[in-house]
Amino acid sequence: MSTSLFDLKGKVALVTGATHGLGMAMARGIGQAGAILIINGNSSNEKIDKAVAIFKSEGIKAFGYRFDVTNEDQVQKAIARIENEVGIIDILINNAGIIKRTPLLEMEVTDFEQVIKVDLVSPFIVSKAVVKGMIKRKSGKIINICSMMSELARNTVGAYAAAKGGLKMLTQNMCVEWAPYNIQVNGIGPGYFATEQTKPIRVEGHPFNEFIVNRTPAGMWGDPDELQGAAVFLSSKASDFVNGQILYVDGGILATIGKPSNE
Ligand code: GCO
Repeated sequence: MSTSLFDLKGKVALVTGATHGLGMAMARGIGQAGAILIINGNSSNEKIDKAVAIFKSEGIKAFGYRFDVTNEDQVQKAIARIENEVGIIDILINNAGIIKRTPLLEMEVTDFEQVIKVDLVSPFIVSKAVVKGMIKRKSGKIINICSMMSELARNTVGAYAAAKGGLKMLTQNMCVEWAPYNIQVNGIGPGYFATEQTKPIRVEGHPFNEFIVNRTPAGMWGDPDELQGAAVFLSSKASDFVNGQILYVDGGILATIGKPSNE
């Protein structure tokens, strides 16, 4: 099998929330596979500029655009600018997301709505703006970053699970509506990875840290770079007949009900 199946040379790829963490790792993977990388952030221009400089230092052609993925007007204007300044987007990775770990009974409705807005509504907003160019071209790849919480619940992450569960179904609906235009829409479901987002529950001795190491058949937290293969696969020709699927990269968590801690 030729590696050209996984070659992204010349493809324009937008990764939202790619100034750090899993987004940055996946962006690096598709950039190293040849994609022209466009990263989005909404924190600060310097954070975006810093990430772009890192990618450029690694030989990746990269551009940075700051916009709020939950704001439809900003998204539409940004996508028009990107299409004008870089090119029509071939690959979209909807990665931007937040989490608020609060028991449902204590969670403010405004906080619940904010998580839904960023983690579920924004992939819809950004995809709707980007897919027009893909439909015109009759070609495109959209990858929604789901979660273990697209399949399983856990206490204190109710809003996040509702969003990520919804994102799994939104992925399937995008597949159904856009597959006729040769657009493949899939998801990646990361397990538990060593990132800033999981730092608070990953500290040595934290009960959750022990729990995850025990709950993951691979017996460890994932390294964000271990998501790069799935991102390249779902962005490339190699997945042209894969549609509406969530590819879980989880060290085996979803394969097991777990094991007694003393085993
Ligand atoms: C948590 C974690 C998870 C992971 C990831 C798992 O609090 O349980 O933050 O949500 O980040 O989403 O797939």
